[in-house]
Amino acid sequence: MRPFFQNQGVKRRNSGAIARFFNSDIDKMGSSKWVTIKCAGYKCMYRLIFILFTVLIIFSCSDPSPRDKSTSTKAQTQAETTSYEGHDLFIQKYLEEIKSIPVAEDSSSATDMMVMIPGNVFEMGGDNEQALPDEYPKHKVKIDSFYMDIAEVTNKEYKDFTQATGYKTIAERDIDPQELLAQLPPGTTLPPDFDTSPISLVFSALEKSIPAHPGNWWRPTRNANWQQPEGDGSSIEGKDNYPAVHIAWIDAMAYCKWKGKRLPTEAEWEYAARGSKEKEVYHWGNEPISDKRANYWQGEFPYENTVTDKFNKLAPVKSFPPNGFSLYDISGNVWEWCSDWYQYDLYKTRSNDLVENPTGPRKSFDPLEPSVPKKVMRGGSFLCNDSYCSGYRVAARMKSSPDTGLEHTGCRCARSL
Ligand SMILES: [Ca+2]
Ligand SMILES: [Ca+2]
Repeated sequence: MRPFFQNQGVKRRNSGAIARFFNSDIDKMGSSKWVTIKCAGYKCMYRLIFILFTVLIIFSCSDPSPRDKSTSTKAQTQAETTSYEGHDLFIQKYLEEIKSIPVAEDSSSATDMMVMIPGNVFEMGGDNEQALPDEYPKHKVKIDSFYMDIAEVTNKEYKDFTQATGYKTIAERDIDPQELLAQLPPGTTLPPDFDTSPISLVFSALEKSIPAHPGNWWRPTRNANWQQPEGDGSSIEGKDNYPAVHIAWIDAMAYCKWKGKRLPTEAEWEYAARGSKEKEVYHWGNEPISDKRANYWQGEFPYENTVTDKFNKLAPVKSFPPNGFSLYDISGNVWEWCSDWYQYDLYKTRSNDLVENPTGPRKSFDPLEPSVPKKVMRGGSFLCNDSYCSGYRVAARMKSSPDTGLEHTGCRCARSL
């Protein structure tokens, strides 16, 4: 089972996200069902959003028939023919907004807190039986030298950015009904009492009597964002050196732009994560993960976190040993965005020839959720566990829509020489 949720999945909080709930709902049940729901009254629009959240995550958790070559060919064709017109519109809008963000004066050439990753050829892709179909085949990639942040972007760093620019993350913004409608089938209407206030997803461990399902452990939470990671009443006071979370790809792009940096490509990220270990499962080698290696989930997910690594959720950055390139938390703590679009069978489209500095596919396609374009995320989070995503493996791939950030999603930046 593709452990999207197992990887703590993706949640959708903004208008684009909610549009996808609607679309997923329509995909599964047909538009007539949607109309039925719509006509059922909107006394509890919030509840409807939650239901749609659940439907979406179910899709995300389905196993895409591993190693099915016909699926691969089909996906490739669909990647070229799938239209994301509605999504493209709002993504373009956000990219235009990012263009207007100035580069901080003191960041234009700074490489403080970065490390130079020496260019080389490496083998990209899965290394053990935990690897999923989208990690195959392993193939040779050439990467030019570049710089990488040694740590995940922290609350202090994100605070500096927002104070300097006034930027508001997607999770902090009201839902724009027009943006939402632009991504829904023509003729769709919203209820008059549609709640547009900001919302994001927060993880909550479950009682043993509750089914282990992402719709149960992810709680839609009003006003959850990087400054209030668990919603109203929570804060980041005293947590300057913790990673910023509820960061959408768009928010990550905006931050890196201000720093005079950029997001790493997926190939750069994997090469950097391996830390010179080309065929090993983890950056430390092939020994299983342990509570001394990274911030992840110990115990039975999602019921009991035994916290032998001392961190129930987030850990301050650099709490665990770095990899061979001196990069901290490249495994675990928070997922990290890459610049590439996600395409399920991308590696299968690469020949045996050397691939040089790949920047990802032209278009996204995820057969688990074909209506949603997605960007790549890497490295796993504090929720990862071998029974689910094992996202802390250096080859493990994850994906999410560009406007999605949740409690375990952050970033680190790269920079060209
Ligand atoms: Ca932990
Ligand atoms: Ca990480």
